[in-house]
Amino acid sequence: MALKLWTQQGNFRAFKVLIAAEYNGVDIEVPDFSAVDNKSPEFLAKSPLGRVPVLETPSGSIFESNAIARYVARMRRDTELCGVSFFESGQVDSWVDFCAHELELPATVWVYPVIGYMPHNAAAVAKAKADLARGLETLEKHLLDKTYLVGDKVTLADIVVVSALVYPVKLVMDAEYRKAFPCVMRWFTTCVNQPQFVAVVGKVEPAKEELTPAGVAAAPAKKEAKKEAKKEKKAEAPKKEAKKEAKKQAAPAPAAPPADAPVKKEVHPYAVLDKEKPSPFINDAWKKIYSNTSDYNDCMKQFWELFDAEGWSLWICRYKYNAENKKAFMVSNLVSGFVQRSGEIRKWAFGVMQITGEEGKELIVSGAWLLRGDTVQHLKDANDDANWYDWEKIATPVSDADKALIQEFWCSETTLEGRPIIDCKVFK
Ligand SMILES: N[C@@H](CCC(=O)N[C@@H](CS)C(=O)NCC(=O)O)C(=O)O
Repeated sequence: MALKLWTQQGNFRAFKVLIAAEYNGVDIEVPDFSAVDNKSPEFLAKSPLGRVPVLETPSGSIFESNAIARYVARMRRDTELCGVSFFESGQVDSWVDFCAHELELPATVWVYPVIGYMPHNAAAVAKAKADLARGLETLEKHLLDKTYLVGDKVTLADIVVVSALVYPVKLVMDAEYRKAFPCVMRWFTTCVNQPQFVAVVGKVEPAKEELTPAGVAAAPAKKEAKKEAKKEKKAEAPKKEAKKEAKKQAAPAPAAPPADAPVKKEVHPYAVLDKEKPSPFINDAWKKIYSNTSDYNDCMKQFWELFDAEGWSLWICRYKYNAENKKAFMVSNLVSGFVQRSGEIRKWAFGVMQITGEEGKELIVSGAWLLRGDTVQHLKDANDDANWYDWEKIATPVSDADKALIQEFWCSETTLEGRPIIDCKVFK
């Protein structure tokens, strides 16, 4: 059996493994991970927390990306990826561990909201930027008089640290931020242009401007801050107001209970609805029909037969900030995040989110949802990001035109409303 690396495409933690494999001429198969259930007993047997990357070898699995990278680096001695001496192997480890704590951590907190893996939190991002800068300062001092981190050629230390910096450099570290780290950037450019790096991460162009999560303005450079803040406040006012208003509507801040008040477990309004007004429509049964169908026309016929317009409602949502959708993979991550964060109401909802249009021109995010009851409020309460969409309720009895629209959202694999489908995420 060949070595198999289970990972999502583009995972920076897989980069270090695959670059080490390029240096060592090790063949690693990367199977399609998109439909793998990483919490299934079968997958947990490979990776105890269901995390990736994980390497499957003929003798068993190795999890934790640094352990995998070391394993691959040690497969050959002559390439000296772990240094030329026992002492250097210790130095390589120093940088690998430094990277995990001082660079990867803040880098992910800054980058993940941008690519939709994590909700945005302004305070956390501000701290991450400062923490990453501190880590980079240490690197900067070290690299003042050195070409590589350890010894005089590329080692696993360079591979691991560069891998952690690929997305920050590409997406968020603008020229102003990079200015303080000329030696780091010189070393990064040297490494990332080696053929073994290019084979895995492609060409890395440093960010022209800091990308921010859709709907969030980038922090301006310090000296321009005051001026910019004023300008921005004016320009952003309508959008910010809209968001503030949406938030207010979605989640009125509850008054804090007195410290000694008994904690009462709230029953979810959907559970109350189920008890008080039971519906004959069984969402789980519908999800099974949808998942197992080989003929979408047939499955929609069944849906309209089962649909209970008294107990459930249908909605079309359209993202308010499509103009900010820059790259298809980032929009896909944004939508994946949106779908994941709706998990709390899974029992009472079903939805299909579509990304349509053309990268570089316009990427449009929209979706069609089936929700218990006749409001979208519980989805907004469960998932703040739902406020970033306009929601339009489908009138009942559902017209033929609306039936066709819902079918297009839920079943089309090629076009939607005349635009090509780029990606689709199903909430079920
Ligand atoms: N320390 C681990 C972190 C692995 C990790 O957090 N992987 C993420 C993807 S980058 C993951 O698998 N998340 C899915 C989950 O936790 O269910 C490593 O370096 O391998």
